[in-house]
Amino acid sequence: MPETATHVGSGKVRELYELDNDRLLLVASDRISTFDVVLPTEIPDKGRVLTGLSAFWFARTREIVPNHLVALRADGRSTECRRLEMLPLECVVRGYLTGSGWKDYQATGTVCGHRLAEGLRDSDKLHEPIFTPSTKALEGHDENIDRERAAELVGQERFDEVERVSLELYGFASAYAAERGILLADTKFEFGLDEAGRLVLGDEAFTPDSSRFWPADEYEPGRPQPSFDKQFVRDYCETLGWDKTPPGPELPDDVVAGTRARYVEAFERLTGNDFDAYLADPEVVLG
Ligand code: PZK
Repeated sequence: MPETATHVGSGKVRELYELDNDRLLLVASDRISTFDVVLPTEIPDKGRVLTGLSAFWFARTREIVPNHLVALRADGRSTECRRLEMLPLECVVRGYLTGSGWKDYQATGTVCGHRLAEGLRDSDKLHEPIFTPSTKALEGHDENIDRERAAELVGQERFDEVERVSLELYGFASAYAAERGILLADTKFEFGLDEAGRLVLGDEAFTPDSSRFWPADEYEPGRPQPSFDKQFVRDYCETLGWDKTPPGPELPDDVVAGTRARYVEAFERLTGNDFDAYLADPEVVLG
């Protein structure tokens, strides 16, 4: 019998299907968003790069925390996952001060209740990575919350556990990536619970859509950093005078090709695998 899959959810660039009571299928498209708008032009193989990277990290962090990966499909863009009870928390770790963390710091000197040193600049490296949870807003951006609010949402013991595990995951992956010329400025995890109430890492992990990837050789605090993957797209969009509201612009072929090459470069630097080898057999990333 051919399997049926019922569509159960959409992200901006991914789709979620139900395979059976215990398993979901997470499918990464080639869609790309910039300035929070999904563009009409796709980046060929972007979904495969992100699926392969995520699987690579799941395979290498399972001793830190178990994860939802059950199998990679031969298409390279679909992940069979264990179905979890997801926690109502976006688990963000920041090693550098940028984005909403930089905004909050400028306004209050704090990020999610962490009081930081004075005089920090945009993109400065923090003395220690910090856990900065947020909640999924019904629309628009996630809302940063302090540890007290986060502990109310999931309970103090579970909060302590996701904080400890998130910092350990970030420490492992950021050190690994930095050795390969990519700074993981920050990253977001989503955790769930299995049927026994054990903490399990879900969603995607350490992809350029869930993390900020910065080229280490261009790192220069005091200004926003170029994005490893999306900078060509952003730069092109800035030339248009586009107001950053939908619909977004079509991308020209050279911007598409340059952006695809950056995704593939990130994949190859981080995993040590040729991307063509991944396309031929996605399981190469599982080691
Ligand atoms: C789950 N999302 C967000 C991500 C979408 C929606 N293993 C899991 N078990 C239960 N639920 C989820 C997961 C995962 N991962 C994730 N919503 C539910 C989401 C991507 C695409 F459409």
